[in-house]
Amino acid sequence: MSIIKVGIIGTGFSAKSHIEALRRLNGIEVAAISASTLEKAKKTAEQFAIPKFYGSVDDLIRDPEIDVIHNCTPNYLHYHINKKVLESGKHLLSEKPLAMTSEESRELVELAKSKNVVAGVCFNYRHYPLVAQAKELIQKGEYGPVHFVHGTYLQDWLLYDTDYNWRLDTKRNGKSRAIADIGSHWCDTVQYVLNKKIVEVFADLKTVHPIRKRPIGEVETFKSKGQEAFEEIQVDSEDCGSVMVHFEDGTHGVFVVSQVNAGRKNCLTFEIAAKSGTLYWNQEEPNKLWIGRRDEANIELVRDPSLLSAFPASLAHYPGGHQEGWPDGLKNLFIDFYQAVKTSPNPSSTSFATIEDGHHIMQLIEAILKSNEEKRWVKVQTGQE
Ligand code: SOE
Repeated sequence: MSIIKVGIIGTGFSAKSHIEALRRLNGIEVAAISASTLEKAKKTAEQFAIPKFYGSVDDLIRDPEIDVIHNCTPNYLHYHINKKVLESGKHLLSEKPLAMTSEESRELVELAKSKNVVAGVCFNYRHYPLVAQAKELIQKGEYGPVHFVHGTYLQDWLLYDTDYNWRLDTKRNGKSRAIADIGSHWCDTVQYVLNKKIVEVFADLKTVHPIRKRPIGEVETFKSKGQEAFEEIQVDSEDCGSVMVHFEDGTHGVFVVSQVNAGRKNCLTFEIAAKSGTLYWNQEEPNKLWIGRRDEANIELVRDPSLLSAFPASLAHYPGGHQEGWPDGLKNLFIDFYQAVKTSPNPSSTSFATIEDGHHIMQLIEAILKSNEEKRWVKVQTGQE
């Protein structure tokens, strides 16, 4: 494979972020895009100078030039499109969630295995240098065994009852919203750092706005439509909540999610308390890792690839002091994923979230919803159960 040709499905916030990040990789070409209508696909293709556009997913998948497909559509389309892509034998990078149910995601895992393709899910927060560094410190036992973990994923883009987006529509989003949309990132990132799965949960979720005012017409993620014509709709999915978790080695933890916390834009944090040190990371200040100690001064590691063992200069595009942000995390994910594509069928790189990881997150979300409904601890199904 000389130049790897990529097809993008979708035209929203995530599709645009994928296109931008892919454009920063060597040897990769964004060769085609598809959307629900030919007009939409054409408009985005022109905007981003993408050579080919299609008004149907099937046409894009059939294009023999395309090696890899990124699924950037709304959630309810993920399973059907992922299935078609895998059946075609092309490599797949899907936006999360992988599917609407864990039954569907299990089927996708089996299909990917039978086709021997590289299949990943876009859990991008693993791919910051200081998250990798936190993982290395924990895995090497630098601060001893982990006692307790806590954290947050807070946003405010759904604060008002006039804020609306397809994610509020259960049919298009799935039953869980704040947990599936952002809580899933917290779980994936922390499980990655600890290298341990969450096996049991106790959740307490809340819908702050059971009735919202939906503007007439489509509203993109993170955009607000202001005071236009609207209709009242019932919302069943959670705006916020807390979840206590147990990891497979018995470590206890808790995280909170909210999409209605004024002033919090994309506040994903984790704090891992180990025997002799506590590691704290915040996505809104991603180039620092705080290390708290009791008997010595606290430390703040700053992102400097010449000093970080887990994300050395060879992997980093920018030297220390040249700040990295959200688009870079996505780009780092793609570097890792495409390394696997280049070395497929025996991929040499596996720090991206695989289709199996995506399936586990589906099982985890279902356990969280069940726990909230039944107000009790619920075990997370694991593996191919
Ligand atoms: C909206 O909450 C959103 O775009 C999520 O869907 C993404 O996964 C997250 O990275 C940023 O916020």
